[in-house]
Amino acid sequence: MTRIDTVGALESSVRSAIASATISDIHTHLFPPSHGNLLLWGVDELLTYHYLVAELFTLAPRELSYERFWAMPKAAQADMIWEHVFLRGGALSEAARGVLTALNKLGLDMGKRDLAQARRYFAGRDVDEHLQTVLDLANIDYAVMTNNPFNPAEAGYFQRGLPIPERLKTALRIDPLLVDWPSAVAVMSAGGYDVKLAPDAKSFSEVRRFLIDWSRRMRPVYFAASLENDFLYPQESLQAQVIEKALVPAAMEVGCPVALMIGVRRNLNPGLIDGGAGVGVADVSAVTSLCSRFPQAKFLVTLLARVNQHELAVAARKFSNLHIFGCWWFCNTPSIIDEMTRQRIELLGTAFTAQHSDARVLDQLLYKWSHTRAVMAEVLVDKYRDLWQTSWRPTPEEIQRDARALLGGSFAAFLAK
Ligand code: FIX
Ligand code: ZN
Repeated sequence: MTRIDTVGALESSVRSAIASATISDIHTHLFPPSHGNLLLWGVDELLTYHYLVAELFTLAPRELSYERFWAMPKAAQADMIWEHVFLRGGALSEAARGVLTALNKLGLDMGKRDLAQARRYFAGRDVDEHLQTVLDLANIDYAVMTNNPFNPAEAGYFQRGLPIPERLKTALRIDPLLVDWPSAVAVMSAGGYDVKLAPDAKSFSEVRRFLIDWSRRMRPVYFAASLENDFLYPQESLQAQVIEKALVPAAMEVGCPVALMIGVRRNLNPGLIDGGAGVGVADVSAVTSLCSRFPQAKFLVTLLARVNQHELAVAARKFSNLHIFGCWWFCNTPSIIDEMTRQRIELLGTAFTAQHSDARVLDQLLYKWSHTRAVMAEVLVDKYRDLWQTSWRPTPEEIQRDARALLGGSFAAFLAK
């Protein structure tokens, strides 16, 4: 084992460990290339990311209506965002800077501000090859998708058994079960599952069968749901019964954690569609109550509000069946990644997953991870420098071990325990 004898050597060891660590991206909205247009990639998809659509409307002239924007072809939407958010707006936001980072990582000199050049590059790319190129460039061993069996298009692709690259893994996304029961019942009934709108014991057993059947088909890493900030547990509700009598028992039966992403305020501005969601403060006691109620189940949790992060990190100290992850969505900005990662290391060491990309567009992996690595490196330099003061001397191998732990290693250990 090589020794580190100076603070300078320590700092460079930390920076290189983070820069070179392999990442497991445990939550994305990517799809297999065999699932057609579900997989988004390329410069026009990067520019029309719902984060940037929202930013466009903070800048665009009032006469630009949502209806007029959504009626435009994708390239025209991208041109408008390029004009207002980048050329006139200055591209300083995380989502705008991210587009430029991603394109630069692909070898495009965005200093030329030449959108046509970027479009020509993507026009010449093969999607299967591009997927591997992006995963390699970002140094990602695998990315977990979001796979919704209640979405007919997504379900159809899975039912046809189309090829899924080794480096894309599935997550069984079941929001309708918890937030839109009537539509979930319609899909399950159409699939031959005897589920009633006013569910009885047989209905809950049939929901479990639905989840287990889809688990056999998809082989998910985890079950997942995104819940609004007003999610409460325990509560006397159909939602709580679905959690207790179907979701958690089925997840335990197939050996999957349940991932809960809590804090969204849907349709704050419906005109923005996906970009119209906001953030609200969640009740962390719902998380701790679930961990207490189901000690044999495993929960993966990320919360959307910055103000919830400290309480969630403390909760993760109390429950070994809780693993917290990511700087989700509106927390995925350098200033908040810094704060959250620092706070989590100080409370949890490396027993958490520092980030997920939430990438909706394949090429976003290149910026979401390079921006996160840059922030994490400086947080870890500070933390190892603090440790150095105690005469403890981490080795380069230990620093690499810790970096990997934060970027997928602790997640793997949580799945295995
Ligand atoms: O619920 C989710 O998986 C959220 O991450 C998405 O709905 C959201 O639109 C997103 O992509 C945020 O980054
Ligand atoms: Zn997501």
